[in-house]
Amino acid sequence: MGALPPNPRSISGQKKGSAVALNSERFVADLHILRTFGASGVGKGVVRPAYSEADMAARDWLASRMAEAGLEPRFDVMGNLFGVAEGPSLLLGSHSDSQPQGGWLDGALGVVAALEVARASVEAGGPAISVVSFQDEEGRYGVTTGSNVWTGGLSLADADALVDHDGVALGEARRVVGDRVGAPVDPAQFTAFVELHIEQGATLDTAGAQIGVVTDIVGIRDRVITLTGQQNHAGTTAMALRRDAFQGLVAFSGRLNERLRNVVTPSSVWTIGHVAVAPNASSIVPGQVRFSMQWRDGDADRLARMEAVIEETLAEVAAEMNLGVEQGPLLGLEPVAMDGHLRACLEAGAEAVAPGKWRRMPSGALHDATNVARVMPVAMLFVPSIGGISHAFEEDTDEADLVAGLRVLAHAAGLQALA
Ligand code: HGY
Ligand code: MN
Ligand code: MN
Repeated sequence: MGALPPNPRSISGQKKGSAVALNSERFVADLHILRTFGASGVGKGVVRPAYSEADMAARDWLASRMAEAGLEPRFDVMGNLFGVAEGPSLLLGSHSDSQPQGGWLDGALGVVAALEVARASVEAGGPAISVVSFQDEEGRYGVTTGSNVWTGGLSLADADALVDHDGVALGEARRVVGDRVGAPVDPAQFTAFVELHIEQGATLDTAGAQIGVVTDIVGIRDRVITLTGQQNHAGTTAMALRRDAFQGLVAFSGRLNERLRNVVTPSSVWTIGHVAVAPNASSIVPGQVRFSMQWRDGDADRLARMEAVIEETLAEVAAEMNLGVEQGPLLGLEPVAMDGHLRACLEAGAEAVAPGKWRRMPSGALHDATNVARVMPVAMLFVPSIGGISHAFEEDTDEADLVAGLRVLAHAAGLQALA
């Protein structure tokens, strides 16, 4: 468990006297309203991919809530939605798009908590707080695309050329933002960024802890790989004569799992999550397979070593099985450490709200904070995920833990939470 940091302060520097009554009922109610946009019908799950009808409807609703809170709602060209406060302000938020099968809290928690802290601060005449819901954090088009473009990590032209697994280009998909687009939002108006998020792992839940103060966020690499063999008859093509692309993937994956053991640690991960077999028919030897190859680690050098093993193994298997290999662009983000002062403020808030029930920890999930760290100091805090489940309809967190996260965020932002 973390020890109380020296001279805890608030991010805004606001004196602690600005007692603010966070409205936790309003906060929880808004979380449940947000999950109705793209409700999957399975538990509290949502299907709200970037630029979908549900995603844009959710953003329009969030924009209305921001306006009610006295913030200026503003969409940028990517569909990132900001609720901008007057003058220099602290930026709080996350993302409201979801995975193809998403949980109700992934991203949504950080956006609604930011909205509640901003509302409470306006009501109490507290520090200026702006809110953001980034677009396509979940990578329908790549890796945290919306905040990547906003912070200059990816050009709009390059982003527009990205295509999703159905071949739809981002440039086409983002046309739905339409005339919502306002004046660009300059990162320079914000003093710092703090993101509240569910842990999406089992560390806090297993330890019975309520709050995680993030130390650093892992790096990631992600690309689409295509293996091409020979489509053929499943009955008349002898096994020894086949150039079976799916068997190529099977061989690659098995050999990769063996080979990576030499360079990884227990916290390294690698995933083949999306596989398209063509022509995907029972009586046809697969002539082609397209698959996503994603790997993550907290160490940039180890990410590079993992990449070398992936390349070698792929080339070796393709040569042995006489398969063609085509690799899409390598997308990725480097590991990033959280800002020390912001972390100290979050640790002070955690000790005030959940004494003895918080810990420092790394993030194995990726977040918009990684990109925002390019343009301002950032920090993150976690609340537990029940059973460590996320990126699944079953994702959930106890309401008391959600409210505790809200209170820590408010406390760190300079508001003495009375929720
Ligand atoms: O994949 C991630 O880590 C994030 O939840 N998009
Ligand atoms: Mn997320
Ligand atoms: Mn996610």
